[in-house]
Amino acid sequence: MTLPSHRRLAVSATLIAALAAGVVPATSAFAAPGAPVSTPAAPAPAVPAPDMDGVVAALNSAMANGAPGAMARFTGPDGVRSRTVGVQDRVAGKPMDIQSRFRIGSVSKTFSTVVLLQLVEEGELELDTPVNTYLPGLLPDDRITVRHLLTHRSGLADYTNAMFEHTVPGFEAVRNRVFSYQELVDLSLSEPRTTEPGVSYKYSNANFVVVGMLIEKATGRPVSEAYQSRIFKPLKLRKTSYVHPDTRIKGTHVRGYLHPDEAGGALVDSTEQTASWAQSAGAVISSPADLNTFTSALMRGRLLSPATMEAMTTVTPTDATNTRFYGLGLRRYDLSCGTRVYGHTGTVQGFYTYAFSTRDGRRSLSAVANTSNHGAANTALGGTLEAAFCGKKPAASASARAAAPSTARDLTSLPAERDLPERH
Ligand code: REY
Repeated sequence: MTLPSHRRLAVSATLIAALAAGVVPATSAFAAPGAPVSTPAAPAPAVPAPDMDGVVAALNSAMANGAPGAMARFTGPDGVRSRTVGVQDRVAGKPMDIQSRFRIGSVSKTFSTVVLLQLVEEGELELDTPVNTYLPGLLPDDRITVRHLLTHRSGLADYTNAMFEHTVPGFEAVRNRVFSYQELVDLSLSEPRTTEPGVSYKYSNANFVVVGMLIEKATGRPVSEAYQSRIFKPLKLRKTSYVHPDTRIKGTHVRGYLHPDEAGGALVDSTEQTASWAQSAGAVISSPADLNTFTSALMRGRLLSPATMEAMTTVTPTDATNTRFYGLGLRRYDLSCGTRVYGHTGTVQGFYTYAFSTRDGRRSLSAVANTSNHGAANTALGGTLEAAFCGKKPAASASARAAAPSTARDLTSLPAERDLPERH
């Protein structure tokens, strides 16, 4: 029998309040009743204030590199700071709105991982057990484990490379399609596998399609219900949804604009789509405030036990820079100031997303630009991380200010997350 999904949030309201106030270290949050939790937290070390001019410079750089608009929201010890540039709707000329929803692409993988790891905690699945134990005959190799999926070490080919080899025709061919998970796995298995199980990291959406299948097998219910009852509802993420195969984004939302492969070609409005090619690998919709709430709550231990968080944040490098790593459905970026941030990036047609938090959950940043298939815009948007988490650098700040046009909207005085009503 599966435990109630929100069980961790009911552990102790007092404890959670103390945790939120920074009185109790996050790792003590779910100690057994009666266990000592009174150890006072060491005073939090001073952290750099976010360089919001630098954030705006990064957003403007995303625009200079082809995004119609961009925005970022930083939540830290001194409250919420948001910045928006450009438009969220090119036809209506509607300015980017920090309250808007958008497609978060592969940040969805972290949501799927949380659900799966809760099922592991509940004894429904084990990380080092072969996938075929739970889904008999699904994969052609009994050595592929659940952990291999979550760490992108299964060797299952990423079917999206072939699907979107020609970007716009590839997208239009699947925009309204509804795939079964099995069809997506079959697409992956029609290609050679990329590595022996466990041997090397190779990012693949197929891994998180199988994660979705495991969640549905273990719960007997659609993944949408697991997201809702285990994450969206307990964290009150009211602008976060999984509506597959509905093609629309509810409420005030950002429109996505896909760059064609042909230089100078017209942008394609890619807002409405089933995102069925991604499903549990990338079909969640969210907002900047909700993403900050999610990554921060995750890091503060509100969704998973300390032991599970340790497993999730145990990483290996994804490239040779020694600054980028992957744990379980979670990226770690080591920034220039030494700060480590955990979260995920997302790319779905028309949307680039970053959602990251420090390990203590005290600072979080989400950023989105409403374009894709334009790597320079994504790289530029990633500049928000350095600015937000590493703060103002004397040399950089002057040039960042110089680069920042005065059109950026300063939303610093807005109330904190979820205090603002939905307008549509
Ligand atoms: C799929 C193609 C990207 C996007 C992808 N996204 O795997 C997952 C993720 C969910 O990691 C598309 N690129 C674009 C192309 C390239 O079509 N030919 O940039 O919109 O977030």
